[in-house]
Amino acid sequence: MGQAFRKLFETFFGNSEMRVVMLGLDAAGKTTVLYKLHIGEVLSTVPTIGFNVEKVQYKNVIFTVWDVGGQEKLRPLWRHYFKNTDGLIYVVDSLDTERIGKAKDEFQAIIRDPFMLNSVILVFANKQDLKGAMTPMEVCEGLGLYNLKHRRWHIQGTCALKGDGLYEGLDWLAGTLKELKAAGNSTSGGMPS
Ligand SMILES: Nc1nc2c(ncn2[C@@H]2O[C@H](COP(=O)(O)OP(=O)(O)O)[C@@H](O)[C@H]2O)c(=O)[nH]1
Ligand SMILES: [Mg+2]
Repeated sequence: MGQAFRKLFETFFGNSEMRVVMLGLDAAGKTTVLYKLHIGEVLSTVPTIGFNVEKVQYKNVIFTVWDVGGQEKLRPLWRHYFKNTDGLIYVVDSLDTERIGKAKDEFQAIIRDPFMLNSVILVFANKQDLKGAMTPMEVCEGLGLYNLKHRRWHIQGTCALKGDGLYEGLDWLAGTLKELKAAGNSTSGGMPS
């Protein structure tokens, strides 16, 4: 699988630097996704501002990952990482119906952040292998994705443990970013929702 991703990154991203931020509540599956990609060594750091950040870089593509939720006062500090973000990947535990409201609140706050207004949005409705998991469509409704105006977004059902759906999702992300860069646009493409 790692090789497939490396090929994807090389084909789509070329030499231009890409910044991808992967967020979601704790236990959504972010770290699992990061390791499953096998694109490089995952570096884990706790910056002075006090939250755990994982980072992996494959050539010109930089992924940074951290948990959101339960730390509202830290949110302004995330901005440092939001700057110049091309792609946001938001990971949801599809079995966690109890916290889908919280996942939504965090998601909506993130995408409305001034530094995030130009990023394209990929949602992983993760843990699709588990019985009772919300379908991607239900996760889509739960996050309020349908109501998003003027943003490029895509939702993908995934099982990060097995790697199912990860390639398809990143393929969409890479293709969309490439298209926008080629058009010389900011990434606010205005997809009808
Ligand atoms: N069944 C199942 N478990 C998953 C999946 N993805 C992650 N997990 C498990 O969920 C837990 C939290 O995953 P982790 O990657 O640490 O979440 P993070 O807090 O978002 O980084 C771990 O026990 C993972 O093994 C999945 O697609 N299916
Ligand atoms: Mg983690």
